[in-house]
Amino acid sequence: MRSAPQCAAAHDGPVYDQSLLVTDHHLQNAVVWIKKGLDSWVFSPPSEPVMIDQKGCLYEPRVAAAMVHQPIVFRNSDAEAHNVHGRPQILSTWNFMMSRPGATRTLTFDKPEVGVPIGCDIHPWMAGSITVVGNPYFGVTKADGIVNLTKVPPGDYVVGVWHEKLGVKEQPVTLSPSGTASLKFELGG
Ligand SMILES: [Cu+2]
Repeated sequence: MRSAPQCAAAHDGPVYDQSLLVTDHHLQNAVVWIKKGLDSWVFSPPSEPVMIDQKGCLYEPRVAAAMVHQPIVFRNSDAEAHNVHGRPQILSTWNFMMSRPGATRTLTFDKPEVGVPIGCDIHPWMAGSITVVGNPYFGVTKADGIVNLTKVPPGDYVVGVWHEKLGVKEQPVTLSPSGTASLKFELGG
């Protein structure tokens, strides 16, 4: 970040790599979602957008998830220009500039895809991801490593987890009517 003094000036101290954040064995920024078992259901996307800010030349949040057709709003809070370059495998690639502070741009996606990398070609340390899910049952872990999926209809499911450094895992789960189920995932070593 030294190469861009205006970016560094937005931070009080050194800026550390945030690609792997673990606190007491709890993994942050892991995406959890229902991967299989909901094919016969149709869900409306939330009208509330998912916000991805560019602040201090970092993505906030670094790891985001949205439902298919849910608006994803990219915002540039910096005086620096950024471009938002998405590199999906399934969805269409995008790349646009955001030059003015306060500028926003909204994207929506019509198909799911897990862990689409996003980056800025001007500031190569800027890395993030967006996961697009076909149902409303997903979340991203905070420091406690937990995601709660609520109001899931009873049924047999496969739950997936994705992390940018530690890859993917999945587990089956059966949810009884009015029941709860908990799953524990272990990623890495
Ligand atoms: Cu940038």
